[in-house]
Amino acid sequence: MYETKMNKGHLACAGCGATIAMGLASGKFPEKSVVVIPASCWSVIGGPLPYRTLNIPSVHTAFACAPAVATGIYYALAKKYKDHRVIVWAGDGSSFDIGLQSLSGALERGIPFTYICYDNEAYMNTGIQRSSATPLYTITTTTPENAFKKENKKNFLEIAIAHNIEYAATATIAFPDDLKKKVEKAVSTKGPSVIHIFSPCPTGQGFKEMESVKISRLAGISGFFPIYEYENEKYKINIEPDFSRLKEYITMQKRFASIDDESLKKIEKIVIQNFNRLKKKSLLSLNN
Ligand SMILES: Cc1ncc(C[n+]2csc(CCOP(=O)(O)OP(=O)(O)O)c2C)c(N)n1
Ligand SMILES: [Mg+2]
Repeated sequence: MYETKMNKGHLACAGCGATIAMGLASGKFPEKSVVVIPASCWSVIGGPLPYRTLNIPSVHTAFACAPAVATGIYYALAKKYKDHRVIVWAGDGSSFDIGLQSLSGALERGIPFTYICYDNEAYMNTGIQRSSATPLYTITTTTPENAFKKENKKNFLEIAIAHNIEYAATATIAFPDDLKKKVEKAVSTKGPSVIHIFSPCPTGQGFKEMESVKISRLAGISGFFPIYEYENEKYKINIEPDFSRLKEYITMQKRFASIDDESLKKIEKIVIQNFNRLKKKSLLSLNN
């Protein structure tokens, strides 16, 4: 049976990857969970009473401070419970950019909470502005005419791991069992844990609503979004990428409209470099 804590119906756009992600992840949230949601599409998707999408107590926060709010909620509830879990559910804008300081503080304090970034690679809720999760060579509504994004995507998960946390992982909606298993591990980690879920947006990335899962699968298997986990100081790569699928992944999306052969080669080079760096770390872990 499909295990979820979402009610029937929601306010998301058709094909919203972030909604599929919540549908899958929430099934693994413990009974006594509180979800903290900073400003994002999910501030809207959650819905107002009596049309709530989420069947979990949830707290909406300002853009920059969800992990700080989660810290306060954790301590308040700890007076009464021991088996509660506070889960931050945040977009890439708050995770990679405006709320990164708040996340860093909460990870450093070692608060037992789980931070989940659903990454649609732009500020989608306010009209597709670029974030530092937006990939190189893409077009957003903040891109000047006849141009594209010139900066590479920030490596969010490695920043989180640098805080010496016990558990961190990437996942995507095309591999639901992998995603659920990772959420289950994350919410039962003693200290803080972080999950980074690639959750594509048909409206913002420019593909058909019915292709969200296909795009996610291609992101994972092409190595564009490496699927791996970090547990007790060891890296494990969950999908060995096939880089020959990168072109298919890229050409399916209108946001890459300005891409030519040269830029495609550059993307391939960066993806392979990133993966090799990850692979080296995972080999090091295995040898330990
Ligand atoms: C300080 C501040 N700046 C800007 C906004 C406007 N705002 C609300 S949601 C949002 C986009 C959030 O992007 P992301 O975190 O990636 O989530 P998504 O909308 O893509 O789900 C922005 C810019 C705000 N609420 N607060
Ligand atoms: Mg976003």
